[in-house]
Amino acid sequence: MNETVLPILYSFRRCPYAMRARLALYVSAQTCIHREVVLRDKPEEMIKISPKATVPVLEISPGNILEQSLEIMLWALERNDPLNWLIPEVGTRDEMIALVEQCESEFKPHLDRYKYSNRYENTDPVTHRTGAEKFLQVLERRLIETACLFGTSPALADFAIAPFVRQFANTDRDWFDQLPCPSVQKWLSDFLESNVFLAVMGKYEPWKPGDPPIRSATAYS
Ligand SMILES: N[C@@H](CCC(=O)N[C@@H](CS)C(=O)NCC(=O)O)C(=O)O
Repeated sequence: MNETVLPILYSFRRCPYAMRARLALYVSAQTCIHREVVLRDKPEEMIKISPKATVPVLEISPGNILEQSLEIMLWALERNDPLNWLIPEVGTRDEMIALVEQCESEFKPHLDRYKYSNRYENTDPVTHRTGAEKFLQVLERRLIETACLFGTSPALADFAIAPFVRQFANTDRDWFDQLPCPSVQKWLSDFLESNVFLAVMGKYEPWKPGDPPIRSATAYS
């Protein structure tokens, strides 16, 4: 496909939101032009189309912009969902989205205050680590029943949530590894070893105007 008609993805390798967008774009075989962003020096081209200036941003075509990672996942998977990420074995798509929203509203604020406690006033990282653990217990209860959050195969919820649990685990790996949640630990390690995760973690130089377009990897490229 001609580069000029491919969607453009503004992404940052280690951002869990960008990661989940890349995972869905990859599995749906949606090739994009990849533009790696440095968060402290975001390109004007991205801010112009998305003034809220967070990654990921997907420019599907001029004026047709998706600025939320979950929207990007749904857009890609509604077009092509070869592994049935939107049709879980157990439960429904709406239940998966509700769990993803719970991750964002309950787990993520604690994760930020645990990992980046120096950015917040009067914040005790251990209090927030304990707060975040409650959501891990929610995941553990599900994962004791089945290997993945909504059945035996990973689906939307697994790929939308695992990048955040990865970030939490990496903040203090030794502490995470001794937590009494073996099913979450196994689920995370399966995710980290999966081909789809490894495929979207390629390293790119930061994009600048005039650079030759770089096509993202896709499951069938
Ligand atoms: N609700 C947004 C959140 C995206 C977000 O907050 N991304 C972070 C990076 S992980 C970001 O771009 N922050 C802006 C900054 O650090 O300047 C989404 O789901 O895409």
